[in-house]
Amino acid sequence: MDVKIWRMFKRSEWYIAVLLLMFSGASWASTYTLYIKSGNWVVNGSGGATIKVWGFTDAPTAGPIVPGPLLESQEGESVTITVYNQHTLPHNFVVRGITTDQTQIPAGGNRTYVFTTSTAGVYLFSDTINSINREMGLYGAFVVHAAGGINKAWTNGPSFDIERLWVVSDMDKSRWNDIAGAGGTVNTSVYKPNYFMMNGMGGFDAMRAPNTVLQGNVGQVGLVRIVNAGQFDESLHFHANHFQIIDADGARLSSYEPGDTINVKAGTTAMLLYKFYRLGNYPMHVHTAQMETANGVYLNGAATLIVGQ
Ligand SMILES: [Cu+2]
Repeated sequence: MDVKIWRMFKRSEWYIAVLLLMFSGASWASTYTLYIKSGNWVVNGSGGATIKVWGFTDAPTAGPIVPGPLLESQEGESVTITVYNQHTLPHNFVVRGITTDQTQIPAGGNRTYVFTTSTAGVYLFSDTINSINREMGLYGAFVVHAAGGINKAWTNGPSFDIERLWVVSDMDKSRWNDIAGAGGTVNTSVYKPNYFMMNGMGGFDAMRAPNTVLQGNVGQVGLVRIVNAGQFDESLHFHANHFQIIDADGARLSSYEPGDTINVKAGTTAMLLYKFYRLGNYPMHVHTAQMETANGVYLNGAATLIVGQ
């Protein structure tokens, strides 16, 4: 908030403004502290494995999580993020489409980023130094909500009843994670991922994770924010009804094209509206057979459920 605007308020108005702010639940700023670490990430179920990763966490004494912690703000909000690099290699932190500072944070160092989130939407944050760093798990989602946190995709944008965030990604365990995680040199000319994740989970977990399953009452509308943090494009296929794409990689669409499959290119984002049309459980899966698997085991890959109730 501009200081000059505050000075325009009389004292009584100032009290009222503060009260309004308290009751509206609005916040002045979001502040996050992130730590970059090496560790292990587990994909459960048949075909699953413990995978060496480099990732973010917001818990100083915990291991990294994949994807990293969800970062959130509202339109117009100031955000401060401090990143501590507790890994042995240099890393950076970029919120694609919002921040531009690509300075490397040396091992043991830290860097603070201060920026304003002016445009509601979903953004990929990651280490952009090289493809290995992102593949190893250094990525996550930044969601900018409409001002006031209202249930609209953006101020004066389309409304929704429920919201979901899907971060899809892939890992080549034997050629990239095992090698890089042991300090070796990855041959980046060969990438054959065998793990495909939905919010860091194999499909067996993702099909029963409450915040991942797209679940609503018939007639309700779900807003789905999608981030493809992987190296491969992913075509997500929704069953039971068509959706309307409202945002393609940050570009808001004026005419909402209906469809049942959306191709989200590697490193990009999308937002869509899905109206719950009929009762029952239906799949949402990625339309490339291999990407539905965990080391070849079907449906323990990038998949979840759509539940109309
Ligand atoms: Cu399908």
